[in-house]
Amino acid sequence: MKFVHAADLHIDSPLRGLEHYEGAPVERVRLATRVALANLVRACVEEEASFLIVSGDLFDGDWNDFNTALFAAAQMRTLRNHGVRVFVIRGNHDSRDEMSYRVPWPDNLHMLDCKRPETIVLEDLGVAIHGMSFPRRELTENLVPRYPDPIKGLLNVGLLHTNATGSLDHDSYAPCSVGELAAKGYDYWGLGHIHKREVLHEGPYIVYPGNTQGRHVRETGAKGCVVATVEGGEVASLAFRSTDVLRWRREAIALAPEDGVDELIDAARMRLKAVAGESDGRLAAVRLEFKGRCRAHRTLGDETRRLETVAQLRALPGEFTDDLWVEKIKLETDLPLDREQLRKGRDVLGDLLRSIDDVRSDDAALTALGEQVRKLATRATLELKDEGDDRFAGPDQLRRWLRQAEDELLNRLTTTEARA
Ligand SMILES: [Mn+2]
Repeated sequence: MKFVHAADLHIDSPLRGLEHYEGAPVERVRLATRVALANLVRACVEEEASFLIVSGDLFDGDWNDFNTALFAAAQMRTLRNHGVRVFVIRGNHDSRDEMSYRVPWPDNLHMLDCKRPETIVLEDLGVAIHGMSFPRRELTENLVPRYPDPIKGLLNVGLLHTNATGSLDHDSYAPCSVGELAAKGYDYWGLGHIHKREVLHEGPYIVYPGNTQGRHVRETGAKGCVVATVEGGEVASLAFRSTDVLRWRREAIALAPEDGVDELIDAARMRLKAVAGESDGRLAAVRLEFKGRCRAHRTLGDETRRLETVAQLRALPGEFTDDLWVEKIKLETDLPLDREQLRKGRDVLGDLLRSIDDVRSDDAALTALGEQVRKLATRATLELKDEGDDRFAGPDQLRRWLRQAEDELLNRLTTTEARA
């Protein structure tokens, strides 16, 4: 017997600001969470799973469009037609209070109670399912002590939406510890909430399957569900199956001192080709991060050349695939110089760098500089496009400007030949 465990589908979660991205495959990205659900359903059918558990955040929140619910219900009907039962708990995103509409679920789907932990016994399979839905978003109490004791002679499966690892990337809802979950006496804890796949414990298994589809560049790598195989009344093995249709990647490209813009483009082309080769028909959304001291940094100091280079980089995938989108380009290169060495120099450049340093590290000097800049800005009625008024010419911004000024000076006062 097999069952499938998924969580955090966040169906139809809006991908905010996508329209601002140049050339973003908006439709494909928008539909990705739905296609991931369809892939999850296919996985259940192909694995001949007896049931599917969904450990919260099936929906991203109340939908703008009732089609979100209809789509999900239709997918669950497909499972019904294949004899797959579905057990779902609500998470913080789709807690009872967050959702105003009722979904026309088919009768193979059971949404677990949000008042107290509920147990469902599947006599035919020898399985007891325990779980509790979130009644509201802000659930900060530990639910584990309220969960019932395991039922002897059955395979006990617990569903819980929780931050069980104290992850700082996720809100600390229904917090608990791995130790107390393990001590509960269940055979399998199907967790949700943390979007990164992780088996926290074996014997008993305590598992985060991760979300079914990465939604932004911080959710990189393969996303999917966990298939558990039960033999002789216990979970014998786990397998991962991907369900994602779009995979996020961050690719760091290190450049060498002699690398110019041509070499930068060539390196990006090679890397993107490699990524495309590994993508397996999925859409790859790639963030390119260029690093290193390189000749190209001088050229890219020029606004026009930088924009031109970014446009060239964005166009690269079109040479060989339709399935790769350059999500963002980060040019974090530096001049091919040893700043520290130059800073120590007994020459004009060394003096300049040291005086910039003095201002940068002196709060009083920064404040004085800020006042000067503000006066200048008022007098010149400059367009202040960067930040709000209160942060304008504040210490952080001044430090950034000083860095830019230093860059500019270095660029003008050194040549490639003079690099240290
Ligand atoms: Mn959640």
